[in-house]
Amino acid sequence: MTVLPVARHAEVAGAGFAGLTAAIALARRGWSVRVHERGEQLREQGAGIVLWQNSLKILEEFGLIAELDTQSMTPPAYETRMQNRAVSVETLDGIWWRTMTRPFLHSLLARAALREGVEIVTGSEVIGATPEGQLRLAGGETLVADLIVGADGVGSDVRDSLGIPYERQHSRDGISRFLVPRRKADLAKLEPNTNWDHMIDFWNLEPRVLRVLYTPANANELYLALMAPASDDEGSAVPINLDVWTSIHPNLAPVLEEATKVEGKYFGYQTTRLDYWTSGRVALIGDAGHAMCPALAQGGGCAMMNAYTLAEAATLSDVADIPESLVKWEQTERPYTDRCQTRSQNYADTRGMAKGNQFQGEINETTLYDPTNPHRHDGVSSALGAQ
Ligand code: 5PR
Repeated sequence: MTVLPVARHAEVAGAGFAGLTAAIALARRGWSVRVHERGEQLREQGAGIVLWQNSLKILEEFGLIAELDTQSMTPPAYETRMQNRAVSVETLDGIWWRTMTRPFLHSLLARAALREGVEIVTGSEVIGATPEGQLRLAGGETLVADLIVGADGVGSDVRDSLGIPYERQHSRDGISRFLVPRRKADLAKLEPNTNWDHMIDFWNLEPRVLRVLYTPANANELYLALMAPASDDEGSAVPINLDVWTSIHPNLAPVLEEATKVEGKYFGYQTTRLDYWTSGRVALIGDAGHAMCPALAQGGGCAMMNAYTLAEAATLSDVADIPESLVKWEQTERPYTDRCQTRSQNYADTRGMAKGNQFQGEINETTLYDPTNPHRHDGVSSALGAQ
């Protein structure tokens, strides 16, 4: 791994998965890094997440797998059911994947960033950036850097201050996400023959579209994603309407009941595509650059991939040529994310995950990508050709 002989400075907007991954990757390559988090506290409010090989390789390179393994799991199988009848049961052999809570992943990355010498400033609101490498804060301060990372989420002020045009595509469905206790014994009373350690995608399309994605996140916590069309006021309500959900999924009553007790929010599925990801010394990553539908569970994974490869590209470039190196980075890396966005949007639009295991063939392009392999583009004349 190339490490800089003389430190360069990066300012990062946003301490989510994208911003923290970029910060760690840059710091490990010799950069001085400051991360700005708008919130008063460094924390993640989301529920659960699935990580695949593409992001796990990064955590491995950061030396974080032993700790990750203590509070994450690989469910023994991934099931899809329609109206509670098996469509597919897959062990996903040969694919590295882990489930966990978002607060845990966030804390793992935040602690790693601090260990690598990253400065994290909370209560620091970024309002914009300039292509020349200035980061503007709400307090009036302007900071200068060799590289600016806009990782400030789907509503990115860094992106909007640069006037980067984008398109946003909405789907008819959306989800609410919850972290609840596992309640395995109570679930087993209702369905003794189900392995409640499996990740299970419980689809129901008739008489009503109400899907429960059941994802054990560790020994004690369960991640529930409840999907309903935005047009279904009852199905998309949070707190959830227990009667409506248990009328379709009575076998999940114990954990649905738990979901009524915790906070959650309904998000409509959407995809955001920017005309370009970089402007001078600024690069947009994560939801700021490429928010996507969660069907393939790659929002966080693509955020981390692009954060990692951005740090590599900016380090391998001469400091004067960083803007040009960012353009090349986008040309090389973006096609993988573009295709993942398109596939995930397509699954969201068609409800195609209901057909059973989709983690095979070209769909696994992102899953199996290894951003830590410096030779990953060898023999590929252009990333666009890698379709
Ligand atoms: N897969 C995962 C997930 O969290 C969601 C979906 C699929 C792991 C919801 O966020 O399709 O909505 C989905």
